[in-house]
Amino acid sequence: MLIRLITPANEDSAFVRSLAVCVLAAHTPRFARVEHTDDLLHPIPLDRLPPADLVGISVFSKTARRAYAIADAYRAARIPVVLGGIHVTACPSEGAAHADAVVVGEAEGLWHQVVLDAMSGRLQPLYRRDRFPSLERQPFPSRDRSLFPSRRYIPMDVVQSMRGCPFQCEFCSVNVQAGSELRLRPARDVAEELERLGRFVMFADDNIIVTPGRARELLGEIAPLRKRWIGQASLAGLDRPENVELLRRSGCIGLFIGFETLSETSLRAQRKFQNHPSRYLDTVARLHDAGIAIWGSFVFGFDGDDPSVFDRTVAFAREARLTMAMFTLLTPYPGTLLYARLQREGRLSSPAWWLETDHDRLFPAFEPKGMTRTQLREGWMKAWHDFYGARSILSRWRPRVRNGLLESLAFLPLNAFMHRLTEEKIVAGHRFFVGR
Ligand code: B12
Repeated sequence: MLIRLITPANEDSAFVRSLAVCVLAAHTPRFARVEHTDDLLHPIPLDRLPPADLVGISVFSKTARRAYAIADAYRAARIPVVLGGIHVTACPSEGAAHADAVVVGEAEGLWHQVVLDAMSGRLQPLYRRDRFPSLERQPFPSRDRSLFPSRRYIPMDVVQSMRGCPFQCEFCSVNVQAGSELRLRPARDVAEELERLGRFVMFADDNIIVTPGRARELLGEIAPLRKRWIGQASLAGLDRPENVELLRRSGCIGLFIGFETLSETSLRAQRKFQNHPSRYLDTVARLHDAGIAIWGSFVFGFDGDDPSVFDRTVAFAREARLTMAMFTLLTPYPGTLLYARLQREGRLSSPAWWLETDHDRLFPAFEPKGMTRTQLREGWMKAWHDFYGARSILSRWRPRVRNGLLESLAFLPLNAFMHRLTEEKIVAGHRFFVGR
């Protein structure tokens, strides 16, 4: 039996190996053969589908439209399709219209049964369980090289040490998928998995230093392995100097941080109580001193935002000398508290934006409060343009070797790439993904 796992792509996809594929492969019964098609590397021709006896597609909201097109094509060829992932977990009945089976939530403990049922021709339309699976005693994600044969992937293995998030940020999808209770993998298992992988690693955790005790335990296990890794951390943990020191010693070279906004009022409204803009610059300085590069993430379109928000945010990102920044338009992802509120308030301009052709061009998908949709979109573009302009790039660069690996060696190539992406994709609106 040949199972084809598919990661559909869209404009926001990156050359990162999907951990979901590694997890599914590890939970597949031995009698089946697994192949993976990454639609970003090899856009799937819908009239010449790669062979399969069973297809499993991983769906994010931004790839839902493409996922459904691929699913419909396989089903028209009478090949059964199973959909899973965060988007169909939020919208199972929407997914069911394009699948023989939908898996709601995490695949551990369900996927094995799905394959057995498919084998005997008895696929159920819906698979879900009452409780989140424990992350203890799970097989390690499969790193079979044949799953990701291309050299175009960013040379980093993705690893996860925990799931769930205790914070309830209004715009975030993580609670929908993984719940608010933290589920930790034993730190020893994480270290053992890392020992089998290459030197460069990306953690998929939403917050690698979620409690001080866990940070000490996990980062302490990682330190002797001499890895170089990037990940995400919330500002709550980064306020503590001892955590930053633990990060440095464990080999952290870069962090993706959700600053989101400089407005206390917007943060409170979004329930992101762990962020304090008055401390942002101190936190950044502490991380820079530890040689850790920062990729800051900011969101535009909160109810408190007016047209002055763009320049203010870029000025901060430049003053903080962030290595990179991502500016996003507030997006109502299905299942989030934000989606429910905007719907209640009658402010969703495209309620199922993920099903629209070129949804990125329609964004923002809602009516903002402090400006028009056009002002929001134009301000967002200008923020990218200003932050990745040549003058800003040079003023942010800290080339000394002691500033860390990413900052000294990779800063200019990364920023040159982001400059091009900004001008071609964000400003000029060119589309790159050919598989639509
Ligand atoms: C790593 C990561 C990325 C990476 C890599 C993604 C990749 N190649 O897999 C990069 C940097 C590329 C990325 C990009 C983006 N990301 Co991202 N990312 C994550 C992150 C932090 C971890 C994902 C992960 O690996 N999880 C671990 C795996 C094991 O979990 P999983 O994917 O959910 O899979 C499990 C189940 O869902 C299920 N499952 C999944 N697929 C399938 C398939 C089948 C057949 C079955 C049965 C089950 C199943 O079983 C799996 C095992 O339990 C998540 C946050 C999170 N906590 O999940 C955000 C997240 C997925 N990203 C998000 C977003 C918004 C984005 C971007 C839009 C950001 C941007 N503005 O550019 C882009 C969009 C990319 C795209 N094309 O859709 C949102 C998605 C919201 C949504 N509703 O879709 C999340 C949830 C973050 C958030 N806070 O809301 N991201």
